[in-house]
Amino acid sequence: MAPSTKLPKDFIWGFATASFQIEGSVDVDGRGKSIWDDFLKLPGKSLDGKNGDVASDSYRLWKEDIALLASYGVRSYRFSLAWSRIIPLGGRNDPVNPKGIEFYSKFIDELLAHGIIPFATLYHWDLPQGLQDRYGGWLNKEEITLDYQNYARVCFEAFGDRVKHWLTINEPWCCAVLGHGRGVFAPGRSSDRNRSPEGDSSTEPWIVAHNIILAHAKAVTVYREQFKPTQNGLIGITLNGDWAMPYDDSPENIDAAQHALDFAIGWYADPVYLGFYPPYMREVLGDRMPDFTPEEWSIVKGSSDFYGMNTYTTNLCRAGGDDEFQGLVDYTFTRPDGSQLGHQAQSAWLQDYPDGFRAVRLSIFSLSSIVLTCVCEAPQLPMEGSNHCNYLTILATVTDIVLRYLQRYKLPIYVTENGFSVKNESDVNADEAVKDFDRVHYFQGTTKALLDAINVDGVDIRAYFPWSFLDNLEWADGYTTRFGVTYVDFETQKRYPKDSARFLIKWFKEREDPETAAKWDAKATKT
Ligand code: PNW
Repeated sequence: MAPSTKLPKDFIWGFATASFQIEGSVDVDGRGKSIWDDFLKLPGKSLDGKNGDVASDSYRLWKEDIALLASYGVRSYRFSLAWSRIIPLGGRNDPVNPKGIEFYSKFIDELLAHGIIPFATLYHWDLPQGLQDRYGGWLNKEEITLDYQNYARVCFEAFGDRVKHWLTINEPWCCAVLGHGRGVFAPGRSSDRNRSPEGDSSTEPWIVAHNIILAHAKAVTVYREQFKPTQNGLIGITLNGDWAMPYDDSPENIDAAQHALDFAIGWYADPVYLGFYPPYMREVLGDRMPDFTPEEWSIVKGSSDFYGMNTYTTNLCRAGGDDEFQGLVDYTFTRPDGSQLGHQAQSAWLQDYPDGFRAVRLSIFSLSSIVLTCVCEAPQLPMEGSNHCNYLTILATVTDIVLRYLQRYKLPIYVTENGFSVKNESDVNADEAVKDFDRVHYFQGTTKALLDAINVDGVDIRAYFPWSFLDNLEWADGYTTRFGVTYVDFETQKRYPKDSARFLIKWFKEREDPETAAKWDAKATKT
């Protein structure tokens, strides 16, 4: 029988954004500063010297933006709450700002009035500056885990009657490595004294990640104990999820791909879903790798109701190099024959390679079909890395992030980000930029991979959120890099749907399960 061409019942799709990247209005209605406010104003931190003071002006244009989303026919919207709007100074003894609560409350009501499911991220990197100044932010385990837990509680109390999908933390890898290792993201700490007056790249990233995982687990514990019984929502973390593929079929490069995954994904996913840190990380980092107490492990393990995955690209991995953040592995997009893995985006780290999204058995993996059979017949993959050989063989041959994570972590997957920055899109005007052929091409590939992962491979994927709804502040890249399916003219703040928005709207309309479509359409009281 031919596989279904429809999405499963109740499949959720929509677009994603984050507060600091779109809102602007940084000193309005009692908002406190976040660590990104001043960071981007320091010399050399922002590629174009610009900052988030206005961004896509969505704090002001929120109603129009929701109307635009509704006109796109989305079923959900993934947005983030700005901690420093809700608790301007951030801490558990600091006052809650009623205006911040009111803003997001109205925002959520408006989404629901349009029949759009709110998918809320609690933390998308905009830590209140007050907490960084007071005790070093994510470096201080005792303080930050309690303050984050308190902030989460305030949000569950204020919005949990209406928000049924929570993401605790977005991409902790970026906070740890880019914020406290390479020093290119706020708070900009690094051992490189040309970059940062203080910081220690050899210890801080591992501590920060550890504290983020614990803070996430503490928030989830509060939700499950105090709110879930009445509010009945789902809560989870969302992780970087780029695929790692061996550069060639040499055993050391097959190992390298696994090592890269351990440092990029296993670092967070193994503790949260399986209850241990990847053994290879401990091997490389020794004492620098922190550990949890048994009580902490008991709340960390199993602390996510689903697998939240942001996935953009694939890296070819070669053993060697001294980059600890990549697991002592070199990344490249250039294949051994000199060809490129995919089409290059504006972002240096991103190439278009949809096969990385689902099962693909490349010809360089001669044993692939045999091992694929093994995977099907033995769904219980070795958990502790104890069965070393088996684990590596499977990884080497099934170059499929989605299939692997279902097998290893065994939870429904919510794809919370996936997107592409078209080269030089900021150098052309709106008329040109809306013809974003490279982004359409990217989404043609990833939506096909999504459907095949669901209907051919049988992977339980429940949601898909292209990044991003709007062109916005791309962190340290400033406004030089655009990921939006909607073009934003940053002078006039006018919005122009791009061809990629049209492509995705049509694609989902044609593939939505008819019963689901009818059910959700009925929920919209406004059009
Ligand atoms: C993610 N890298 O960030 C974030 O969740 C978004 O806020 C961001 O706009 C989007 O992806 C596009 O960049 C990343 O260097 C930032 O590999 C950097 C990397 C990956 C993801």
